[in-house]
Amino acid sequence: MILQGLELRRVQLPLIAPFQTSFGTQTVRDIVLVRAITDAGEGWGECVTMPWPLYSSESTDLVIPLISAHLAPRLFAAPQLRAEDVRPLLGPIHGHPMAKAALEAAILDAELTAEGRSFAAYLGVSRDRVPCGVSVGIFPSIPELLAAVEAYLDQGYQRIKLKIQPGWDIEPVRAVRQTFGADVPLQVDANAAYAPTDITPLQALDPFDLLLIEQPFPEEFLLANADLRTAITTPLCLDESATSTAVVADAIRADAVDIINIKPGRVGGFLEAVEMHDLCRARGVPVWCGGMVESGIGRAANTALAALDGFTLVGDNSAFDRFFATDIVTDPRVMVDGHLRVPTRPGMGFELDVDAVRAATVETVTVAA
Ligand code: NPG
Repeated sequence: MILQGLELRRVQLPLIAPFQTSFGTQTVRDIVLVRAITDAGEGWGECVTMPWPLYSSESTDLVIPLISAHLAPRLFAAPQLRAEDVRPLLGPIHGHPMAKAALEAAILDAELTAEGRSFAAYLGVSRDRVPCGVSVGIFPSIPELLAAVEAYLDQGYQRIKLKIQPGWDIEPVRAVRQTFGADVPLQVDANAAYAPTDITPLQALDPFDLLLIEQPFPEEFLLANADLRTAITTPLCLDESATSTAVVADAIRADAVDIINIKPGRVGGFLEAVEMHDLCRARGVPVWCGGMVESGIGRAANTALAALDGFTLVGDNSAFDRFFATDIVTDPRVMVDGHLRVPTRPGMGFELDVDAVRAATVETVTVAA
């Protein structure tokens, strides 16, 4: 394919309720969509940055300038472009995995759409649906948390993830266990809110038979996880720290991890996510597919990714209405019997609702080759 141009659209999608994590509260999903214009047709990708550099170093306001100045010219310089070329072409630019992932996804969408092939077929997945897990934010009170968890269980969610932080950890976990019983598949996510010296509150979670504790420590503290693993019985999962397949290989080698949360945006794209999955599978490390409050664009592709065989744990593969009243695709992921169907349409698995995208757009920048 020849990449002829990029359209970068900043869109703002209101959330049905605030989503609070240890790093901040979102009420609007503020993201950049990438439209790749090629001689073979167009494709769309979603950039999963947050409005502020608190989850990782990237933030939404820097995506359009970064792509325009530094990433797009490297892609335009290639006389012919395939999705597999994007990582090597953008490799010399340090960091910015979410911006790179959005470009790769848009180009992969254009390529697969032109070939009439679905992302699921490209990946070679054998499952046609994936189980739904849900990520439950931090609430002002335990009764409000319990009401939210009850509603998700009633809807059919098969696994609950509670966001935790110092001061909101043991009590919410105990309350959920006491109210809904020992059989509810339950895990917690700290989003790096603890210091490597905070062993005691993490040990105190052991009696609650959690599936895993996710990302207790800041991104760079890889070996602190190896120490923690010797002090707790709950399996330890990495998210923010698992920035690339190479880092995950080191974490496994250092006995610093039991489980990996794979997010295509965090690792620099779907193709890196597949490599990470393959490595973990080869090393016997279970993985699950994380979510970044994606619109229907990213949610469709995540559902196909999560159908790969190594994704043996239930992911944050929630239905669109977990976060949004309406989607920007005409075929949003809906939950049926606690599962999402793996999309089979050509491309990354969604049909864009062009009017909805237009209505949600607050800024458009076109970058020509
Ligand atoms: O279901 O899409 C979802 C959200 C899952 O909790 C979730 N994501 O830390 O894993 C996380 C968290 C997150 C969301 C992180 C948005 C960063 C941005």
